[in-house]
Amino acid sequence: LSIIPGTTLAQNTTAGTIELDMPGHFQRQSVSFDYVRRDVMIPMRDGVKLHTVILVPKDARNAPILMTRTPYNADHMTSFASSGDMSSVLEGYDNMTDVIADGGYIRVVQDVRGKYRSEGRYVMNRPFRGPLNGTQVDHATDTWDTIEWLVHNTPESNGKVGIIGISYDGFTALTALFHPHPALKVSVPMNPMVDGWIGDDWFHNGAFREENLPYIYDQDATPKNDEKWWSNHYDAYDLYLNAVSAGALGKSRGMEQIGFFRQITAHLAYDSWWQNQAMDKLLVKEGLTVPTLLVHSLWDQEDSYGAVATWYALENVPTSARNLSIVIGPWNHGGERVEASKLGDIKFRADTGYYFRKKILEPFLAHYLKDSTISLPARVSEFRTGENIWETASKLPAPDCASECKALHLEPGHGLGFTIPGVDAGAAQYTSDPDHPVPYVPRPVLTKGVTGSPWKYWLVTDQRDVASRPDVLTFTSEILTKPLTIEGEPLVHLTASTTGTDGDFVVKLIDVFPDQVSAQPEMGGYQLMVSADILRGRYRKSFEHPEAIPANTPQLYKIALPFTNHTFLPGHKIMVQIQSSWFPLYDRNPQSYVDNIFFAPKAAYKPATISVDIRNSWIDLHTK
Ligand code: PG9
Repeated sequence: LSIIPGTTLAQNTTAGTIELDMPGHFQRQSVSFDYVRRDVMIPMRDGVKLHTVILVPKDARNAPILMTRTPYNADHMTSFASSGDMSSVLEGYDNMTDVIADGGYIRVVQDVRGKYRSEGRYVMNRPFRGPLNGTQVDHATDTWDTIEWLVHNTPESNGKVGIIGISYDGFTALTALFHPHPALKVSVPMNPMVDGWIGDDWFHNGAFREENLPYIYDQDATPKNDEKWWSNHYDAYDLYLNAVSAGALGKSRGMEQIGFFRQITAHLAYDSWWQNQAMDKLLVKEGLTVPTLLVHSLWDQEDSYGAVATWYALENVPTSARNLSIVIGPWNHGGERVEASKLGDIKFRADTGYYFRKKILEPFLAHYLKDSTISLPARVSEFRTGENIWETASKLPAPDCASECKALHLEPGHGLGFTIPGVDAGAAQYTSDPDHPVPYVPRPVLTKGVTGSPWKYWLVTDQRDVASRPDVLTFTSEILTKPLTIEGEPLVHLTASTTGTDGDFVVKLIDVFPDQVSAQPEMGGYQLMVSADILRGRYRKSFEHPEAIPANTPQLYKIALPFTNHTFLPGHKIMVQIQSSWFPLYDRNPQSYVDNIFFAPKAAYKPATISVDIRNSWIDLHTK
């Protein structure tokens, strides 16, 4: 086949000529669009070029830049609709068009190193330069180099740049704060991953979030997620149970080829690898010099820890604290970017997502990026669930309950109350069998991404389903006659013994609705988790140095539950549930001590009987 030079429409073959349909490169006619799209490859200091999409509103002059750095495909995030209208093409994921497009911002979305159309190699948790990263680049340098390029190559801009993003993109918004470029005027990390071991995506207090294996596989096997996780089970409960351990399942999919899989299966404890990547701890050392608005969701199924931990870490460093604000809303992971008048069955009476975007985010960005005479929102904005109201404050209650906490005690007979039970309160027992772990949602368990999966709102699903299981302990208060408002991180003090030598403890603080709710009948008797988390028993004394549990010997398990701001209304009851598995969200604990739970052999998984010491178990609550 030979092409005659200069012939573009017809192709000559030895047998003749044919008109071709498809040009080598189709040129989109975008003259009537209300924006101009630029696809650029921005060079980093090591020569690697990062693919960056820049959408400039038509006729923009002196406009600020709002950027997001993402591993989730910059092309996709800037092409949600086939339209010449900037707010339509941005209508999805991080974009929040009612603030960003309507606000006249120049929108920049960049593929991070090694993902989608960016050059270089991807590292899921890329440490900053230093002991864990001997190269000359990290997310902070890539952000700096990008901003440097943008301010010199975007003539429509006013030279002011903000960074914003949710989850991973919230993590990259935090990384921008290290040695920041002088043009970076504001950062908005929303639901950011901050500490992947204590309470964000990968582990919670040492228990591995097994259902993230598919995410790791898809993100890390290929730059463009072409290789997809596969399953031969509709019910993920069976998939993970049959595989025995998370490590065995990963290996059966060839995941030892993936660096991040090798890292997490080697760094089980909270060692220096995790500590040196904890953004809150690193920011304390760095100091916060750029105004930052943290966004936290009360029912965040992926990053329930990071934003509040960052607040607490920086709050007592005056030079940093003055640059810090936070908003805490009744959302799931990223729920603030969309319509949010309800979550699952829980109604909030008004669109809390719109309130956040219009009353908090919009003036915050505008103040720093457009006009400093625009009033800033309050330093702390919190939605109180139960009452369903917005509140403002200047600080959050201290995390350690040093003074004003009230202790909610377990009581004999599965009761719960504010008085200390007597010395004869005794114990409550259950047997946890790893062959029959407690499902975290009713089976079949349809995981994230599967059609019909409850993943996005599972934290507000009714807990009645498990309350009647013999391996879930349930303690319930009397019916409340007055409202009870709690705020902050409930601090669990659980004293228990086990016949095993390791074990997990899940503690759930629950609002039990009245038996009948006339305004919403399906809520009658509903058991709504307001805060809950897990602790892997071997880390009860130290996150860094695990220790087997001495069998049949009472031990103290302290668990800081995720932040809540909730009113238990009159007519409601308070409930605490305790169990030893939350499967397959978390991998099973074999309950007999093995060095590496990722590769525990089948024989190590043994039933154990747990005795909870009633008198010595309570939850410290900040009441108000
Ligand atoms: N929760 C997701 C994530 C964050 C950080 C690391 C890995 C995953 C996310 O939604 O981006």
